[in-house]
Parts: sequence; structure tokens; C-alpha cells
Amino acid sequence: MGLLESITGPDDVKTIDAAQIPKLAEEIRDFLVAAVAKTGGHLGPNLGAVELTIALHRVFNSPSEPIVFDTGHQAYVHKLLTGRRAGFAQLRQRGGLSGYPSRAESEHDWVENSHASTALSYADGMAKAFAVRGKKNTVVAVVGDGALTGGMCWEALNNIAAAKDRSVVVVVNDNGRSYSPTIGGLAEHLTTLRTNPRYEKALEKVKEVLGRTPLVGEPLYDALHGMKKGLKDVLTPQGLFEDLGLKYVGPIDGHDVAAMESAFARARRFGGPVIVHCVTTKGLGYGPAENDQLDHLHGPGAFDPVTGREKPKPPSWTSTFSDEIVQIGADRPDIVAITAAMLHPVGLAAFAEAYPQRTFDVGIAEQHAVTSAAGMAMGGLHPVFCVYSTFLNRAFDQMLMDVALHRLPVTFVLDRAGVTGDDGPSHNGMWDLSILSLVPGMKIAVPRDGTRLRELLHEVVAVDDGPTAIRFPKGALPSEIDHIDRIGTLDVLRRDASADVLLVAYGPMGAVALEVAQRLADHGIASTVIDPRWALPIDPSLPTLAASHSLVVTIEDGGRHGGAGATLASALRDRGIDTPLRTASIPQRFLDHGKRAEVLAEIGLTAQDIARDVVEAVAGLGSLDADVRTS
Ligand SMILES: Cc1ncc(C[n+]2csc(CCOP(=O)(O)OP(=O)(O)O)c2C)c(N)n1
Repeated sequence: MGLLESITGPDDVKTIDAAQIPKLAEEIRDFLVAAVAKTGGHLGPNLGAVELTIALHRVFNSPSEPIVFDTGHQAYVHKLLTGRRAGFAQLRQRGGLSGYPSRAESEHDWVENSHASTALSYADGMAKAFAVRGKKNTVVAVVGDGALTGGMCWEALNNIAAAKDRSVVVVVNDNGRSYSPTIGGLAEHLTTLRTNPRYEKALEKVKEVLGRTPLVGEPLYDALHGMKKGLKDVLTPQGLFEDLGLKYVGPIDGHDVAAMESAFARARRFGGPVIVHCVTTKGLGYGPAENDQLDHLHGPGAFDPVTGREKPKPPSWTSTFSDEIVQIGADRPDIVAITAAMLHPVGLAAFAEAYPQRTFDVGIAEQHAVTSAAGMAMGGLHPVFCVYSTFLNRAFDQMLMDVALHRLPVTFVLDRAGVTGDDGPSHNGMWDLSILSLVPGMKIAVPRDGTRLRELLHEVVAVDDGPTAIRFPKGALPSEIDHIDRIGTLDVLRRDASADVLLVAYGPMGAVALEVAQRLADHGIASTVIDPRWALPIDPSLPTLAASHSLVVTIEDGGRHGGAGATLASALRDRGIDTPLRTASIPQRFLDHGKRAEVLAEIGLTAQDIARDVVEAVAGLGSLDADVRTS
């Protein structure tokens, strides 16, 4: 039996002989590569955190000493060490193991996340709770150098540093990367701490002599640390963490379990707030992930474990956006692009290559990105902020007050809008239509296919008197659907004679609506199918059309409350139009992970379910013949 197989929980990790740890680490890496190659998931971040997680579980007593992983994408090793190895066969599959920490899965997962830069605040709160309840438990927060660029971390550090008697150990897992290399002054500061040439040279010498890294507390460690500190103070006079009032230990080799155990144990004994700075290599131990400058193996789909390559992908929404924004950039020198640490995933790499001076990676800082965009717009530019729909939630107030109140021309490009599925509840882009609809003056474009994405992208960036948004889902482009007519800004996709039902389909739900229309036709119900192209503003011809049908059915890949359908319903009511309106949309609840199609089927957002619902509704209206009413 392998070592990994023998581990059923953290107690087993603690009893493994130190000499056996490298073997355990190797088994974990082999296991992770094989498992993630089959299911897809986060690879590079986990391969880099193997020793760090082993060391954490050897020192701290989870779950009474909570270990909170920031973002949670690097918690696979933690899952393996807390008895969830078998679940990896169904990682991110319906009913299987979640791709992030999950409270339902284990008492060792205190929080379930995926949105970055929260761990330190959770840890601060837990430490306060322990203190109020008279307990002394240490709380550990593990945060990457990427996540540390998020503002919440600094709000939390400000609090954590204030209480000298609350035991919070902040472990910085510094691999110099987010997806791409981590940007900004903080990243440079960490680099300075980690790569002082004289210190590095001395460390190498000491390692040669000792045959290992010196341990915290040993004279050689202290000598080296003192030397580094002296040099560091010259290079970075502010001594960032220590000036904040936080004890700083490091940098520690984040692949040396003994060194980390010693540092963690010391931090724990200290009993107050401590930063332990561990330097790791993302993807360590698996060539394709280690030498992965573009970070393809940060979070791949299924891939070939020999080459590290995924199957070639057909043109996607993201790649189509990527091509078009480069074209637009050529004609519009005022267009600038902003990403919150996701240059490649949001399709901005080509734009950055073509116009490096007009591309800004702001770190994992969505709120800052939006207000900074407002500033750029004030300065005469047209910023395009490209972000996953789910992460826009972070920046609602900035969008509302800093952009919209000032009527600034900022465009929000929302990738991964709608049900994304396998990344679980927090990754679904099901809130954007609701929050965007609340913003006065916001114009929201919803393309149904690649042609409409290109067309509407030109239209949104042409708006110069207020904010615009364009949303599209994850994955491959759907088949193109041509319109048969255009009324105002609306595309008519199908028009039956004497239509009773008006199907209003937002974005890619156009294809679903056409299938619904066909099913209705099979039941003798005539319909009109339109794609409004814009969720807001509502084209004046839409209420008129609604008034001439007996039932309006809206179909959208977004949350029900305040979504496109709800917004249209209230617009109709405001105009005194009382045509009944039904909304096919995502119910306002957190959706378990699974394939997109499985999730859509579960919530009834399929042509079959919608058609059944419409047939019943039409029968209820009593407007059609008896055959339909009783069918
Ligand atoms: C609010 C938010 N924005 C963006 C992301 C997307 N994201 C996931 S992991 C990641 C990089 C994290 O970098 P780091 O914390 O250094 O961890 P590493 O993957 O390098 O181990 C980003 C940007 C996110 N999870 N949350």
C-alpha cells in the first residue's frame, strides 16, 4: 500500500516518518496529475502547494485550528490529506467532489470559496470569535501572492495586526504568479524579499554544508535571516509587513517540509499575528505545468498527462471577443483594456500584445479596476473591463457610483455569464443581469452567437455617454441564427401566422426559444420568437409586440430576481400592458456543481421544460381550442 492510500486524516499525516515525506509528496503529485488529467480542475496551484499543505497538517490541529485556503483552488492536497482521496474519481462531477473547499464534504473545510482574497478576513473573524468565547485556537490563512493583491487582504491585515494576543498565522504561498506573473508593487516587494542575490548565494552555501535548509531558530537561519533583513531594509526601507505590526518569518523554502514545520510551529507558539512567507514553484514536479509561462495548466480541462495538452478547442465566445477587440483597438486609440489578473482567461492576451501600453492588469482587484476605469474615462479614454460575470459582483458600488453616476463611457465585458456548471455555486454568472439592471443608464447587450457578439461589441464601445455591458457564456460558440426581420433594435427569429405567444430570448437562449417554438407549433400553438439583443434599454417596439400577443415568455440564462425578464415585466406594467408574462430563468438559489447541461436540466431551463410550461400556461389562459387546453 502506498503512503497516500494509508492517509485517512491529518492524524495519519502527523505520524509519517519525516524521511518518508518526499515519497508522500511524490505520490500526491502523481495522483493529482492522473486525476486532473481525467476530469479537469486546478493543477499548477496544487502541485506547488504539496509540501506546504503537508507541513500545515503536521503542525496545526485541523479542524479545531482552522486552515482557510484563500480562493480555494489550491485545496486539493488538503482534500487528499483529510480523507477524500476516493472522491477525486468524480472531481467536479455531479454528486462528486467539489473543485473548491466544501463544508458539506468535510469538517476540515471551514469556508467554501472560489472568490479570491477573503481568507484573511475569515481568519480575523474566527480569531475574534475564539477570543470572545475565551478560546486560544490558532487560525491559519493560506494566501497566494496573487490573492494578496486584493484589497480585502489589506483591510484584514490592518485588523489582524491590531490584536497582538489573537493567534493568526498568515501563510503567504508565494510562487510569483497569479495566472500570469503577479503584478504591482506588492509583487515586487515579495520578489525583493525572496530574491536577494547575496542572501540566495549564502543560502545555497549553507544548504551545501548542512545538506538541507537551516531551520527557523537555528543560529545559521538567524544569521541568514539577519543578513537578509539588513539587506532588505536597504532595498525596501518600509519593511512592509513588520511596519504594519506583523511578525514576519521568511522567506522559507515552500518545498522543504522540515523548514516549514519549524517555522509554523514557531509562529503557533508566538500566539499573535505572524506572516510566514513560503516560496513555492507553481506546477512543481510536472514538467508541462512547471514550464507553463501562459499558465494553461492553472485550471485546465481534461488533458493528456504525457504532454500536458488539452484537446484543441473550437472557436469560443472568448476567442471571438479576443479577435474583435484587437480589430476595434486598431481604429480606436482611446480604447484601453483592463483585467483583474486574468489576461489570458478573459481573452485579452492578443490585445495586450498588439497594444501593450493600452492594457492594464490591476491584480485581483475588481473594485479598483472599475474605479480606475472611471478615472481613465474621465481622462478621455474608453476603458473596457473584461471580467468573469461572477467577479463583477465585487464591484457593484464602484459601477453604480463611480462610473454610472458620472455617466462615464466604461464597457464591462462579462465572460462566463450564465450557468458555468462544474466550478460550483460561486462561479455561476447568474447575478450580472440583476445587478446591472439596477444601475441607472446602464445599457446591456446580450449576443446570441459569434456574429452578434462582434456586432454588439462595436455598438457597446460606440456609446460615449454612459456605461455599457456585454455578456456571453463560457465555452464554444453556438450555431449562428440569422434573423428574419429587425424591428427597432430587436431581431425577429421566427414569426408564425396569428401568433399567440411571444417568446423573448436573451442571448444564446435564442436557440432554445426556437426549439420551444417548434414544440409549441407541434401542439398547435403559434408563436413569435424575438431576440432583443439588448436587455436594456428596452426597445419601444417590444411593449407594442407584447401587447399584441396573449402571453409573453422570457428566456434567459440569468437569475430570476431583477433579471431581464423581471425588468421587462415591470416595464410592461409601467406602460399599462397586462399581457401575462412568464419567466424562464435561473431560480435564486446556489446551484451544486455539475455539467452545464445537467444543471440546466435540473432547474428546468431546457426547451422541453419551457415548452411544457407554456402549453400549460396557454391552456390556463383559455385562449386556444379545447384540444390544446386538455393536452
Ligand atoms: C475575486 C476573484 N477574481 C479573480 C479570480 C480568478 N482567479 C482564480 S485563481 C487566481 C490566481 C490566484 O493567484 P495566487 O493567489 O497567487 O494563487 P496561485 O494560483 O498562484 O497558487 C485568479 C486570478 C478569483 N478566484 N476571484
